Amino acid sequence: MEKKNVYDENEIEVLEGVEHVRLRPGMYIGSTDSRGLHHLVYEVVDNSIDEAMAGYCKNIEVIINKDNSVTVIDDGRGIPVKTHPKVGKSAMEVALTMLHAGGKFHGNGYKVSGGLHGVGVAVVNALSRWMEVEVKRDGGLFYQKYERGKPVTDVIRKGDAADTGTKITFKPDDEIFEDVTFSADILTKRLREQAFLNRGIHITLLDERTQERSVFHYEGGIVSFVEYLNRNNDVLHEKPIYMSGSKDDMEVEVAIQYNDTYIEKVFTFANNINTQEGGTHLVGFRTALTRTFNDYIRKMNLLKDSDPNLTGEDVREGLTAVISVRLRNPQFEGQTKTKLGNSEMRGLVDSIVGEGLARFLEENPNIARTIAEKAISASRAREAARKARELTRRKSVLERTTLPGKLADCREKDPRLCELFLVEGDSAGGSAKQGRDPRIQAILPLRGKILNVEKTRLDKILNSEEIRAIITAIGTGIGEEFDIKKLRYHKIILMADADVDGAHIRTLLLTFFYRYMQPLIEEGKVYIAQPPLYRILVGKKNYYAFDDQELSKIMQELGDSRDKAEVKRFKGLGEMVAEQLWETTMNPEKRTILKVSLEDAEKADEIFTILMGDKVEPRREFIFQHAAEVQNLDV
Ligand code: 0RA
Repeated sequence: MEKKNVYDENEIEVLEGVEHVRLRPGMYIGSTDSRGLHHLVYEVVDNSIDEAMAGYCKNIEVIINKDNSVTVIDDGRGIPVKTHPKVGKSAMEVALTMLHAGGKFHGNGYKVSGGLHGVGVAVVNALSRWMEVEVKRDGGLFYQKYERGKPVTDVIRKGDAADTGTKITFKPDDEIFEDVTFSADILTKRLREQAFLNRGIHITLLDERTQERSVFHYEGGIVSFVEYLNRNNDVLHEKPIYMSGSKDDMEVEVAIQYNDTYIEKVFTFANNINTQEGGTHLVGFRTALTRTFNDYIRKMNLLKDSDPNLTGEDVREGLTAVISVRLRNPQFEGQTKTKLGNSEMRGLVDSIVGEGLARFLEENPNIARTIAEKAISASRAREAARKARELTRRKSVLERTTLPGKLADCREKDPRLCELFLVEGDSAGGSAKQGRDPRIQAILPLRGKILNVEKTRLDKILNSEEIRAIITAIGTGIGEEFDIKKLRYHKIILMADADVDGAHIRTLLLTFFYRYMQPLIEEGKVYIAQPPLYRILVGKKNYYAFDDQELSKIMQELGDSRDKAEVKRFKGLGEMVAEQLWETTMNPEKRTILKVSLEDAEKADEIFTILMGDKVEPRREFIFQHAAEVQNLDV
């Protein structure tokens, strides 16, 4: 294409927009790491989901292509293509090149879900090496291609089309993104969630790199979502309780189901956006839940008049819930703009849950009694724990400030420079203490005792010497009182053997962090050390291999010296002397450490539930599926 050297006003506006997105991508998609990369897909898919919410689209297909471009196809009405009267260009070009242009086309009753930032496809286009869009609409098939957000073809009519829909393919720009490889796991989680939230819609994910295909389609909507969240748990009642209602422009759906654990899993959404910081819908839900159960318990005389009311915590023990609301002008507040602020929503959710739940308890006395008894037992346990604490006048763990005796702390006081190694076993702990850089590295040895954090109430968890030592060493406190500003080390590194016990400890610790210190993982402060599995001694020279693959690579490279090589397989960290541990695993200049993602921690949490839970079937299936890996580990 010939480069034009005269721009009209609109084109200047487009260029400024595109340049700004490319200059400050973080302002539009949050970050340019893996999270930002996947955000591009959400942004495109959200547009198709908007079409579905408006009632015009049933099927969405997402394809990860072999070249790591992504295609999103939907059977909605198609992006309008006619010339936009004000701009004198195809509406399609406007929607894909002008920032925030998309919204102007939304007609009446068209609800905007929007991604976290709701920035539109033009932003995705600007951050893509190239993008191709095909629209079937008005009897034709229309096409346009873009590079780094600018059109490189006109809108071309390629042929006829009887049906309608939109197909967008884009390749993220490697000048912008640190890593341009898509993860099918990350996309799966989001697409499944969207399929739950939009009952009836079909979403397909095809990974062309592996030929794996998944289909997400749930006629049960958020009821299926709750069943899915409880799939590895024993539940107190077969079917989730479903409540819904609407008022003015607001719609509310709530599904809840209790299981036999002590864990609360409540997920809230506003216009399909995960409101991680909660907000008015969550407050309304909690208020109604606590009030309704207290009313029920008093009415049925399940408590003595002199007994105190159940607290919110009591009635949320073992609760799994999904709250999904839709409203016209959602206000998002909070640190990460994921807290719903619209105050009208509080009362609406409160009255819908209050009435719905009261009716359910009335009509299902057996279930009502089972849940009520669980909440009462939570209340008694809480009371007993409080009395015990008062009796012994023991300071709560969270207030305690003296560091644990087993901790070998570092000298540096600036947390940003400090690392804490959580080391399995006393002997490995000893080597780590000797081998470390005491200026910036602290060591906390842990004895490998597994505590079932799922079937144990918080006060018992806090009775564990090991867990208390971890909490005080880290400094942040846990749960609601967690405060990242008090973090004493910006790298927390789990160092355990590459065997079954090590895997157990890792799973346990990750599950604990996931449940009680989640921001630590979200902020990327938790790491896993990678101790070597083999040492290869050739003459006086040492080589280390971290897995079998690396071992064979080293052996190959040794060539003729191979025969002289002495290979030793480490059975555990304890077998390494201090200097070896430093050289291979701890030295910040040479080591590799793996940053734990939220997905990793979520997986650990799931494995934990399966392995420690009472449900036999998922455990059998897990062990069967992972038998090979476990054998590999357990040598
Ligand atoms: C604006 C107006 C209309 C549809 C869309 C946008 C639309 C955008 C995307 C992006 C991906 N898939 C999409 N499907 C539709 C509808 C205008 C009308 O027909 O009245």
